[in-house]
Amino acid sequence: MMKQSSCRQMTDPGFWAGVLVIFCTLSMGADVHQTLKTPSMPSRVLQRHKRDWKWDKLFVYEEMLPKNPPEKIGKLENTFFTKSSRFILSGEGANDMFTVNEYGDIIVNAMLDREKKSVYKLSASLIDSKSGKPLDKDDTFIVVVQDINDNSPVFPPDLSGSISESSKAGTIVMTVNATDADDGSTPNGRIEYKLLNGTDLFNINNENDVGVIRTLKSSLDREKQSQYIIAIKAKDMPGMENGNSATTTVTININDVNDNIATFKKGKYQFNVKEDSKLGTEIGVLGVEDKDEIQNKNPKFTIQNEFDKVFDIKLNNEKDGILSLKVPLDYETNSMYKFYVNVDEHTESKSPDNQGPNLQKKAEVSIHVIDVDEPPVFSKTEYNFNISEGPFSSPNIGAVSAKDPDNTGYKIRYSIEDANCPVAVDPVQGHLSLKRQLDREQQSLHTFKVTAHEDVPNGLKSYALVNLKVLDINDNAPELINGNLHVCENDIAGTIIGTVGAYDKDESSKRFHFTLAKKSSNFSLHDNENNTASIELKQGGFSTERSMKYVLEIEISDGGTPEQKSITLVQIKVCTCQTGRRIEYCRAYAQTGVSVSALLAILLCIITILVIVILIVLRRRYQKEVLIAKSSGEIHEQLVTYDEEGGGEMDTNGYDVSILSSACHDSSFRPGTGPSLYAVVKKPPACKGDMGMMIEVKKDEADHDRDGIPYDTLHIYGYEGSESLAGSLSSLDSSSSGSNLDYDFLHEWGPRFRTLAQLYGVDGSDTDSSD
Ligand SMILES: *[C@@H]1O[C@H](CO)[C@@H](O)[C@H](O)[C@H]1NC(C)=O
Ligand SMILES: CC(=O)N[C@H]1CO[C@H](CO)[C@@H](O)[C@@H]1O
Repeated sequence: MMKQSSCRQMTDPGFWAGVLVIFCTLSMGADVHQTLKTPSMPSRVLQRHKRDWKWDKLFVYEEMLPKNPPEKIGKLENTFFTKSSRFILSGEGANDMFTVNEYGDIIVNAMLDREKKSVYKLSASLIDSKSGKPLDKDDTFIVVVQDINDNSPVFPPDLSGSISESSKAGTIVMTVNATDADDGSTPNGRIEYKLLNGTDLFNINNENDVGVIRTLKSSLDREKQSQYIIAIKAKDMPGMENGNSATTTVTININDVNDNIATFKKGKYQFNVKEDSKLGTEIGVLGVEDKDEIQNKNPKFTIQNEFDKVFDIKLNNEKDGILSLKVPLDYETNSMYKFYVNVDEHTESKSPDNQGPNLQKKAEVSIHVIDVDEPPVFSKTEYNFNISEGPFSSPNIGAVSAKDPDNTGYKIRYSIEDANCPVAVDPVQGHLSLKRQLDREQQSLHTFKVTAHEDVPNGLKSYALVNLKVLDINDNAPELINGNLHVCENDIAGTIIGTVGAYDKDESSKRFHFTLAKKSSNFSLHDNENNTASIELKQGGFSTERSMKYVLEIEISDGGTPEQKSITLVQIKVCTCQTGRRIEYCRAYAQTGVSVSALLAILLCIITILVIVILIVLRRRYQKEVLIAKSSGEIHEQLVTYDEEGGGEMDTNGYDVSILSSACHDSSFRPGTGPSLYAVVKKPPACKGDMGMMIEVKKDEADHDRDGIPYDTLHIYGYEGSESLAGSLSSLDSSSSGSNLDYDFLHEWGPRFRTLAQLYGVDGSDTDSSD
């Protein structure tokens, strides 16, 4: 019986004897039961004789050094085994860890580690030694590595737990779960726990290899100790003296609960506060003592004797009481406040510290109000007055008044700083009066500040706002709206050509009345009595051909008091219309704006002025040239009067000179207003302005030219316009041609005048190009 023998072999180490029987039993399971029975039933071996291979499992201990001679852990047996056959092993660890000898003995050659590999699967073949032919089917078997207690329990790192203070005894704090690599189905892998300290407050229970830490008492108090560090030992082989063990420490934090009440740190608090302090101003801190953590501090303050109407207590971040102001203070009325404040707190559970005679649950608070020099105080912060617009019989509006609240009681002077304010204030009495009449239609509300200041040097000031509402009077005449009317050529009698309305700048809602100020033979007006009026045609037959002006004089009265009326002239266009009175073309009934012919005339005049200016410039240049040419030598200028060309111009039938001359200074000129008569061309009057200007320039030139000849000569040129076909006799004009003048001296003037010289000079290049 192989199994039996293997089991017997295992029992060799004396120490393990008892244990191993169990191990064999445990690890072999049901199979082993069968095998264990086999010795008492040898017949079964015979029964199984038909089976060729005989084994199930083989066992070997881990951590055993290979022995010499090597340890046999079992024997392969096969009914076909003869001397000329041999066994061959294959599978996990075959021929390396495990080998088979010529008798079929399986030998272990290496040290095994169950924690690495606990079962090896192998298969055996039986072959003929010579032919190598298999003599039987292969069969498999397993080698089980048996556990020994070669591992210690291991704790997870950083173990910690927490529990609220004053929890009941027996409350679970935390569980500890160490692990052991050894076979957990044997005591080698089972663990028991033990507390090494803290056993007065905590205990640990083994529950399925897990250590459960519980409290022993309900007296944990965070305020006394907030953290415990406890050493725990874990040992395998529970219940036995020996075994491997490990220790660790766990941290147990005690969580805070609100179990301490808040108390005052002092019995008396004293504060000072200025009387002009703003509402909400922090007056002082009522420090409280509460051993709990900040989130569990929740003191409630009560101010006694209705002083809570003046003062307020709120919590700051540190959960101390902040005393603040609820109403304005006045030193002159009350300069000292003294009251009691209670502090109380609802707690979840009660700490024993909460009792005692010395707990300060009530404190006396004294507040001294400090006098401050205060600015004047107006009887109201904002005054509202009304006044009618327009001329006033009395300028009085009303009065403001202010007082110095201090005991000093300075006199007050009033003023209005805005110089544009239409209101003046009496500096002593505070009476407000109008400086000028107001117009509601311009500004209906005047808002200004009145200053009150203490009548002492560096006296304090304060302001009050005054709203002066300007009340309406009916002082505006109504205005016509929608007065853009037209009549269509195909309109028949009775057609309503438009509806006019009215608008009034004055405030009150009005009923406007419409009438025609002058009866019209063509149109009638119908007052709709809803502030509109319809204009109706009396007869049709209007035509854009006829150049008639149709004007309606519409009178509107606003029906107010005093009544205001207006008369508006409405021009009615005559138009050709499409269906639905849509305008196609309207006859312009007044010629406003500038016509094309007038524009032409203006343009001509501008050109003329331009030509004259150019002439003057050229003339001056010519004079200079003459001076250079005849620098010495006396020159007499003569007054020459050129007569105009007269009627000779009549021969030049291409142009009407009168147009030019009249265009220059006759604004009433209109082309086509009548045939121009050549005979009319007398002495063509020059453009007075232009000639005057030229003469002025000449005079000015003569006056200021130091090189000039001391003789004043005035040439008077009749000016006929530069466009004359006859050309001009004027020497001015001749200079404009410039052809026979020598401008070569310009070259000598330097590079700046080169361009000019090229333009006017008889340059070689110039003449060449003209050829
Ligand atoms: C005023 O009366 C006329 C005629 O009764 C009417 O056509 C028009 O719609 C009215 N206008 C308003 C604004 O009520
Ligand atoms: C088209 C039309 O009937 N026009 C008349 C308007 O009134 C004037 C008199 O004011 C008549 O001369 C027009 O014939």
